[in-house]
Amino acid sequence: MKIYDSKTAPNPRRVRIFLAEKGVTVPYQEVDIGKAENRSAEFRKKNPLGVLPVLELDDGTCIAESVAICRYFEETHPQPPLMGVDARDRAIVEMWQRRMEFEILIPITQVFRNTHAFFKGRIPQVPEYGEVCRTAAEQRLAWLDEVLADREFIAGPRYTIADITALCGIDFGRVTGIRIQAEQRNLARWHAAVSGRPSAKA
Ligand SMILES: N[C@@H](CCC(=O)N[C@@H](CS)C(=O)NCC(=O)O)C(=O)O
Repeated sequence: MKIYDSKTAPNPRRVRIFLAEKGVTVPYQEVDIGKAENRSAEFRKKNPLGVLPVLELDDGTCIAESVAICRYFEETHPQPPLMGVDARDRAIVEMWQRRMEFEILIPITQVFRNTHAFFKGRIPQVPEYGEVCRTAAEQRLAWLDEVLADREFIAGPRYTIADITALCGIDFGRVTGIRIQAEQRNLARWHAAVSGRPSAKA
């Protein structure tokens, strides 16, 4: 088993943090996005979409999509639970995980993809769309600050995959100048706590 990884990209980081929280060690193979190794015909046999991360099992099965990879390890290594503990909790965690992905991580990565020089010439960029995504992401951070007023973690009292997705999205925002604002004290408190966990260095 191995994971095709990129040390600088936010989605692969989600999986690394998830595995660090589980205490699971899987060999990583770095794929150089800068050299477009992820778009090679060879890599597309593993993931036709040409994106990272990808988990390759010993039988050759390739599983892409960060949450699908996390689901595999949640099932094979249930402790500590990071995707909910019963039917109600699993639904709540999934609700927050999806919100963090669709409302925070994706807009922030779209700012990067549409405005940053890294992707110039690699993909069709629409800078105006990037700026729309920047405004949306900033509004969502203000909302998340309110959400965190009455709870320790995003989905409630326990650290979950929703925290991992939000952390990876928010940290990646720094590349394009999206930051937690001084007045967003709940968000800053949460960010300090989740960044202080050893897994955040994974
Ligand atoms: N929905 C996918 C997104 C994967 C994705 O977009 N990965 C990015 C890195 S964060 C990538 O490989 N980008 C390389 C490229 O677009 O060339 C997931 O959850 O894993």
